[in-house]
Amino acid sequence: MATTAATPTFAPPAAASYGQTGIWSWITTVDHKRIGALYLYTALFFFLFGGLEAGMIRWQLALPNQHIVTAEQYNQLFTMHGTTMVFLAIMPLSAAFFNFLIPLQIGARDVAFPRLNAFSYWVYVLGGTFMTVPIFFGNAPNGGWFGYAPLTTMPYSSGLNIDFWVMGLQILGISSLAAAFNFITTIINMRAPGMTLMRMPVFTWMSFVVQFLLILAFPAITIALVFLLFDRFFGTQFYEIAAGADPLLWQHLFWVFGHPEVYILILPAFGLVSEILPTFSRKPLFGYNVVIYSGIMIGFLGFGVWAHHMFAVGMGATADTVFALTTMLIGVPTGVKIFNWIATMWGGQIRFAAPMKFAIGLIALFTIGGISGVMHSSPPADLQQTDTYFVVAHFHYVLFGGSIMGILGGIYFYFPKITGRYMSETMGTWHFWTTFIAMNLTFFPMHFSGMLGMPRRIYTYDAGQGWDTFNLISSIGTAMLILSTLIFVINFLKSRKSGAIAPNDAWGAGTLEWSIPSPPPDYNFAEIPVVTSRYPLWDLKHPERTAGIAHSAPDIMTITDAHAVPVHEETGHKTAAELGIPMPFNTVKPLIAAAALVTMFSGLLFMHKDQFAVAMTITIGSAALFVGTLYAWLTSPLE
Ligand code: HEM
Ligand SMILES: [Cu+2]
Repeated sequence: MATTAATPTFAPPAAASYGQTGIWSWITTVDHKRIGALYLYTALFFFLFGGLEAGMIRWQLALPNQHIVTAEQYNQLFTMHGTTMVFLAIMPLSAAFFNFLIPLQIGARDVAFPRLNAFSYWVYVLGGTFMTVPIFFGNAPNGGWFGYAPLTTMPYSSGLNIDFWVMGLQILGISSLAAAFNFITTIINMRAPGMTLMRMPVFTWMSFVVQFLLILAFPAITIALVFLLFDRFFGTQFYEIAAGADPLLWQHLFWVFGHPEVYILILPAFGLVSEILPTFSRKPLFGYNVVIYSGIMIGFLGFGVWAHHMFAVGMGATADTVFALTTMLIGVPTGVKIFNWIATMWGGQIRFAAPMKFAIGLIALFTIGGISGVMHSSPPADLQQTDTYFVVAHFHYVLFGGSIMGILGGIYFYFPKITGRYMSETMGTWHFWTTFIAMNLTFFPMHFSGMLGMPRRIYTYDAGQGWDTFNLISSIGTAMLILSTLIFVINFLKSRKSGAIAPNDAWGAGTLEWSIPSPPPDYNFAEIPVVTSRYPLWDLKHPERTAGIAHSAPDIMTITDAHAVPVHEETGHKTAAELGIPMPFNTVKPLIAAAALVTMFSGLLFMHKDQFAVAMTITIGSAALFVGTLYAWLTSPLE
């Protein structure tokens, strides 16, 4: 009974629903694939929202002396644009792939803590809503995405704006930390037999490094935020200079988190690209070990460069020199990856499908961002560039050119596995080229307006300073970028319903996730496979490609039909119950706990409306609900 290569004869069941249909099944799901899908749809929404905010910014800056928005509105726009793109779009888009892919790539049926996984998602959605809704009432965070104190303390920011930012980030931090512990436990404990660490797909490896960055970096910003929260709500003086506070305390704490954060944003995209390039070059990744070690090295060195964001604060020559050297050093493992990807394509049988276009787009655009990054590592050069549009250009080349291009490639690549259908290749090609051109039109001119002295975060500017043309080009580019994103949205929504049906192995890839149906059943594998090399599926289908890769004896792969999913003519697959596979119950407790947690923080806002009693009632009441739900959750059976 051949089950892997055969093209399916029936339409795939609705995305990963196998017997679970209706809103309630989504609200109570603890299935990592469905939670991954929820992250994907939600984070794409926030990406579009952050893009609209960027569109407003570029509309305001298209011409000198415009007043489409006020200075205050502009402050809220760039703060929420940056905060949304970093915490509500790119991080959750990566979490969508962590959730959907990691168990499938390591040969597991789920993550270690399915209910905690659902809890992370609901805390993210409610925390994101908590931070986003205030922009409709003119109360959105307005202190920039790095919210420097003492500017964000009460004497300088007395409105609710910064309260929403401080508490919103705390809430999102809880979601990320819970997820990080979940994935670390999953990767260490739930790998299939034979799936040794140095056989794990690169995406899972980069995700593994990212989880450690999360649990090591987030405490720094958590402390910084707790100090700020206490200063704002309880009158402490952690950032009060007159009381002897260090004026740089916030900056050091924020960037000890902030720089590793940029690797939290880019490494998942690097992982996705490392899955796409071998598949469409039809040869294994060049220098797998080196790619893994350079990822670990980036994670490690990433904690030693933070003060390169502070070259203009007067730390002194010694500190500047040390951080300049460590920053230059981190360019090495990053560069190694670029060369390994190029070497992977070298001599390959390249197929330029949409995922491959975006992967190659990342290599080209990220390299441009990387080069300006090396320029910033020199303190004298950085003094000219810091806080100008040159820096804005730099981080958009690494974050849009890097993270977003990699994630878009990952969506085109894994859409067939998630939905059972392909995205349109023609629309994908249009989307890629219009994005590639529009992205360069938007951000490349910023290098020049920045070099000509245009500061970031100004809401308007006088004509005749040499910035006019560059700003107009950037804004035209942004308009084009919005149109190209529209092509993507149409392709995504249309293909979910009517895209070409995809087989298990949609692209001829070599890793485990492509050996099971598209979309996978809730139990993933009927039998847990035994893995004998880095590309188990190529061992079966293209052994010539893995001939040069170490195999454990016996030199035959053991992904037999046994582990594939028995076919059920009418539904296409047997259910977990039919196969006697215990699966966790759906439950609403994670959502209730998340709602209680977010309400707990929201209650504090009433203190700044001088309604102390209301604040305490809401905060203590929801804290009690949170603890009660946690007790019910921890004392109820999982399966
Ligand atoms: C969709 C296309 C995008 C456009 C047109 C765009 C445009 C801009 C512009 C013009 C600014 C500078 C605002 C100023 O300093 O006054 C800005 C800031 C920023 N952008 Fe984007 N951006 C886009 C996508 C992204 C993406 C994908 C990210 C990813 C994380 C991102 C992250 C940021 C951050 C962190 C800031 C700094 C905000 C601050 O100064 O507090 N942007 N963006
Ligand atoms: Cu940095």
